[in-house]
Amino acid sequence: MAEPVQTPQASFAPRIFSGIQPSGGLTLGNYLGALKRFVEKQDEGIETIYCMVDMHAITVWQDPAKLRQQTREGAAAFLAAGIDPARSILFNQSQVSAHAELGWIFNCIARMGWMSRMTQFKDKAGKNSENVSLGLFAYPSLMAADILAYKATHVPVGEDQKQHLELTRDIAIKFNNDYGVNFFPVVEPVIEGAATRVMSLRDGTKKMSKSDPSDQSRINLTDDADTIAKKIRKAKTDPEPLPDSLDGLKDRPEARNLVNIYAALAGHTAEQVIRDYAGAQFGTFKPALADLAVAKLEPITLEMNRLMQDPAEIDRILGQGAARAEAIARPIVDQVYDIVGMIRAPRT
Ligand code: ATP
Ligand code: LTN
Repeated sequence: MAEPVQTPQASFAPRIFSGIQPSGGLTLGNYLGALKRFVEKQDEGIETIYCMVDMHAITVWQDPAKLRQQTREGAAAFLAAGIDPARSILFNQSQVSAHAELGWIFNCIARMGWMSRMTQFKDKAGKNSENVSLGLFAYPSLMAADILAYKATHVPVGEDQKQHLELTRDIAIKFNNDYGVNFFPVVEPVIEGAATRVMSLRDGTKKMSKSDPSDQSRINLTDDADTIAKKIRKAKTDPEPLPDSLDGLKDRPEARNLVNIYAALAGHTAEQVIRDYAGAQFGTFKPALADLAVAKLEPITLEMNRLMQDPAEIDRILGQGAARAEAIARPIVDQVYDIVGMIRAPRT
């Protein structure tokens, strides 16, 4: 029998990396699109590394005290959702300098044309592109560094990050080609589940986002049960009952969004939800969704609040995670310096 063809990728051990910005409080979108998936991955027998990407957050000005608070709160959300610091590495980006160092190398690999096509930059900069930070433009190259400093092979994210992961692949391929090496893996985006793109509760065509000016547009992981129920009751919908097939939701983005949220929270497919609620009015469906959301989110919120009582313990976990992250990333970035031709002389 013929030997199976060995692709170069086969030489990279599987490793998962992902990050969340402490640019505000986490939302239901972050939970369903990212956090919940991170916890599932932790139990699949692959090394998992998760990061509060504080250096990404400052691409838009952050109040320093709030940034610290949001970083701890994000870490508390990871822990409350089920990330176990003994089984996963959990840390904040700025404590491991390898990210910034590799980010610079990648700024010299990525092309202006590639960066100019990033839709998240265009969305965030809007008409203000002359006046946003250079960091906001370079951001996806730092994201590639976050991932490749660990030679991570799989990156669980929401749908909105797909383009950034394609750029990460392009950077890895160009680095390997430019230096004639097979050093970096070409990462696989892991975009799975019923809610890879949770939409705003006010506008079914816009992503639910922690930086949206309207608090009514999102469910925050810190919202109490009443607030969650109220926001769902007031969520924009249309006057039609739920259809009996997913096809019937095609031109109904707000209804589709609520069905997807229900499915992801319940651990069902959207098809199953439609089967159960075919013909139901929102007057019936919304309270059922609110009950489900409260049942799933309340324990996480309570645990986050408990953890936030002891910020020193959160910092200790982040520090320990950083030491473990550093131990993986340092030798990789040192090898990159060797590959590109930087002298690193012994200090005497
Ligand atoms: P910002 O509003 O500051 O851009 P964000 O809410 O988009 O923040 P990020 O920190 O940029 O959140 O994203 C963290 C993770 O959550 C990423 O994997 C991202 O894809 C995922 N995510 C963010 N928003 C959503 C959403 N609405 N639906 C599904 N996944 C999401
Ligand atoms: N760009 C992402 C956050 C992020 C990330 C990462 C995600 C920064 N570095 C590395 C996965 C892997 C965002 O805005 N959601």
